Amino acid sequence: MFSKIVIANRGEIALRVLRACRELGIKVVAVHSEADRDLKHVRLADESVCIGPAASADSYLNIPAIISAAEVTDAEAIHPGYGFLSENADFSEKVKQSGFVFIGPNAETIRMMGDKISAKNAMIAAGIPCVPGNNDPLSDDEQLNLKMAKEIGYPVIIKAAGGGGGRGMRTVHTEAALISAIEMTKAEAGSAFGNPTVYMEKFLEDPRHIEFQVLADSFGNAIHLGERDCSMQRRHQKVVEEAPAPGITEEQRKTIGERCARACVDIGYLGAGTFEFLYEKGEFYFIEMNTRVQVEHPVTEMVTGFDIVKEQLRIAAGLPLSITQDQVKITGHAIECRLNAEDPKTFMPCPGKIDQFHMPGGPGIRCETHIYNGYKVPPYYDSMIGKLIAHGETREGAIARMKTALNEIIIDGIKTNIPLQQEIMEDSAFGVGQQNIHYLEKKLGIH
Ligand code: MV4
Repeated sequence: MFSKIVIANRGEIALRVLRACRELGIKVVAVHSEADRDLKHVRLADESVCIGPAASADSYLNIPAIISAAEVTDAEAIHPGYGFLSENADFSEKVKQSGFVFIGPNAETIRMMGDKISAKNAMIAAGIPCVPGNNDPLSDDEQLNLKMAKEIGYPVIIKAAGGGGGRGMRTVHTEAALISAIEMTKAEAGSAFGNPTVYMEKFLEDPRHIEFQVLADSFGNAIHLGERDCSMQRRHQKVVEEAPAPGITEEQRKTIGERCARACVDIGYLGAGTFEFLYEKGEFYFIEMNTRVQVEHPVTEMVTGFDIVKEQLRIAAGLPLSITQDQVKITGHAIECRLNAEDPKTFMPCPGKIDQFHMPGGPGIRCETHIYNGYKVPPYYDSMIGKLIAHGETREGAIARMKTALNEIIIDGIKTNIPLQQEIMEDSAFGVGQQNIHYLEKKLGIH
């Protein structure tokens, strides 16, 4: 195992990685911006290095500064967390070239998954069900594109190969709108991602977002830890996640999960990963693969009892997975509510000083946050300040515990989305697991 690593992130995930390191006896170097000197994990770290000004571009995205910090502290590896540089293939490559271990997949894998066309083709080759579509870059041949859309059947969706996470896509409902939609998506993708390549898919109208968690080591072992439902979202930001996904059978979990694990072996995947699917009318359709640890990983940890971050560290250190597929049992149900420093009605970010914080507790409650009394939420970064996770024997039990915890938690001094989360926990469709990707926006009156 490593003796010292750099955590190249901030907030709750940096604290989460620090805790895993403590358990494994790994020393921690916190790298932070000028605005983040008072972060909880910076105070708890064995060493800390200021890597630049508040703006992410000058600090958390500053590759030379982060690698220098690893050099001066004599660390062995770098954990990127989520967001920031976590899915940056050049970062993975430079970390390796500088003699450190990147805690995640290699640059080639990140690059393959970053290009949504090559990701989809790799998955088709590995036998993963995908959304029907052309799966190749669209040409400029208008007649060919019209013919293709007719074959797929309207509505279709035009997606940028360099996009993902909801960026660079356009839905097309009629033949008359197709050609200009392709042109516009190409132009936007060219300026946003430096890559104008687009592809075409059948547009699924009311799917759920269900994703499978996988872990793969360097000995050819790969397992899945079941799935999460992340359909409760607003503007591509997840709000509530849960595991297992309501209504998914043990047989579906086994079939899709084992295919995902096998695909990892086929493509030589290393580390933790997530296969994102759209789920409609009983069928799974792969859309993207995430090559990082995700915000919502705790719901999977709660229903499996395994520590995903510790496994990431073991795998990166060249150790085998500590879990076999037979040991994976889904027990009970877990729900995560993201806690954001924002106005619960307008969704405007609300940074500022936390005058009072009381952490909720009790059976099955887990609170992942870096906030404390007197902590100032800076205005420079994502507004998520923590996550509340409730585990219960049943879905109803998990919801009851979440309601209790949301009532108990106190965050004073700033506005938060706690009132919205309380409303969702009381929602009748959510109560019976009927949410799809459009449900929350419709409930909030966004069309
Ligand atoms: C789709 C789709 C419907 N049909 N693809 C959005 C984010 C990116 N990961 C892919 N996305 C979608 N792809 C087809 N063929 C609808 C979405 C989508 C969505 C997906 C997951 C979670 C939230 C979403 C919100 C709007 C649209």
